[in-house]
Amino acid sequence: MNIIVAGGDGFCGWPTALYLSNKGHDVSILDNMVRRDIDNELHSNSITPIADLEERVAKWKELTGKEIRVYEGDLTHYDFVKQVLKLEQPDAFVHFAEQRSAPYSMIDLDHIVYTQTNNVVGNLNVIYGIKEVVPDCHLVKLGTMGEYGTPNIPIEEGYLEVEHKGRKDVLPFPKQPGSFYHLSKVHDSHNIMFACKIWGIRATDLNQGIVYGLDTEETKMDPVLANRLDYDGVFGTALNRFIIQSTIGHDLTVYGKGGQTRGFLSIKDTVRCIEIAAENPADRGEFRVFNQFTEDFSVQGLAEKVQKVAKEEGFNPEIAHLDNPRVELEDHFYAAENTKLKDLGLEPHLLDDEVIREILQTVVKHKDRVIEENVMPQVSWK
Ligand code: NAD
Ligand code: USQ
Repeated sequence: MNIIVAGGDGFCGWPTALYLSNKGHDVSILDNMVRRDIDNELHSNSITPIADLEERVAKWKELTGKEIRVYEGDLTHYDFVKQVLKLEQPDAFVHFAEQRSAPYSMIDLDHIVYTQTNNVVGNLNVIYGIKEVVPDCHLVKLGTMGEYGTPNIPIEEGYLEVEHKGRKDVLPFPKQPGSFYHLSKVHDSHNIMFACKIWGIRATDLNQGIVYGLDTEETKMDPVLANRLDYDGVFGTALNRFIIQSTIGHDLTVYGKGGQTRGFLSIKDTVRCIEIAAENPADRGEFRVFNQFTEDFSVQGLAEKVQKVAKEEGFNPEIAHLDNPRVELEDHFYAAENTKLKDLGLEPHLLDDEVIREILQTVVKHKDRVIEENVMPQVSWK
């Protein structure tokens, strides 16, 4: 298949582009490199050194003979999107290319507006481009489990059967997101659902949980192919942050009580889920929703798992309970459905001590790159 990976220079997109290319798909990457600019804005960095995208794809070609074409440009520019779609005529458009940090979206009004404009306008351009140029192309869109929030009922995959005043219907599952970033994904989902209905495009919304790890078989082939790994209080995410903190003598930063429970998955499963979605396209006019996570954990539970492995590796991290910078429930019911991707063949890589140890042993090699003042959370929801 011809597959465009938008956001293919990022944490999920780069290993996905390599994985799909390795599987024999004809892959191109579209990215505007804004994530690298944001590192400069925040005076932050990936703990792993990352090569330029040009060097990355050149190394991939040298090692495998496979070419990944690169289109550097911005999804919020419609002419650019249209031109790439015309040139590539993709069978699938994998859309990772959004501002994905909840704290970044809560910094101030400029960052709220940037996040929602970048994400919502970019996504509108993609769906309009598909309608105009490649109406049969399957949109594989990265959503987030955080669109649902933490309701006091089990979370279904996209839709809920409701009985109300003697009548029944199947309706979109209620959305109660917890940041302006998560809200941008809700807006995207509504826009895509409407586009499927009116224009008959085909789309899969992958409500992904929090991704941990960094390596796949492909990224490990050469240091130039290394994936980025974020640890700072803005872009770093729960499990990855705890593992990195444990190697630099920092307390593990559990926010509040730590009962916040979320769906998680390995980066090794992210790439496979995208392959599964792409190879099993939604029907024309269908807006399909899969919950893309493999296990759920509380942040306190994760901190305890990391603490145990870190001690075995000769580190001695304490678990701190910081004042929670976010507005969220710290103790709540959580049960989310995740059968659709498994029914299509996903065999999850589950989290155990050895998985934590492998990530820890990778990051410890680069721990001198950590900028310590970036580790504590600095963005408040209030
Ligand atoms: P990332 O920031 O590492 O990568 C996103 C990439 O998109 C970057 O390379 C960036 O330069 C590019 N980009 C952003 N806006 C763009 C635009 N307007 N035009 C072109 N390129 C643009 O993020 P990630 O962690 O790889 O996340 C990828 C996607 O997966 C996001 O949509 C995110 O919401 C979703 N997701 C991520 C996680 C996670 O734990 N990382 C979990 C659930 C969902
Ligand atoms: N948390 C801590 N300590 C930390 C970091 C986070 O206790 O050091 C807590 C947060 O308060 C929150 C939970 O851990 O309750 C998750 O936070 P996170 O920063 O790991 O993840 P989140 O902000 O939800 O965002 C990440 C990605 C985002 C993706 C989302 C999936 O950055 O792109 O959409 O995970 S989900 O959480 O399912 O919505």
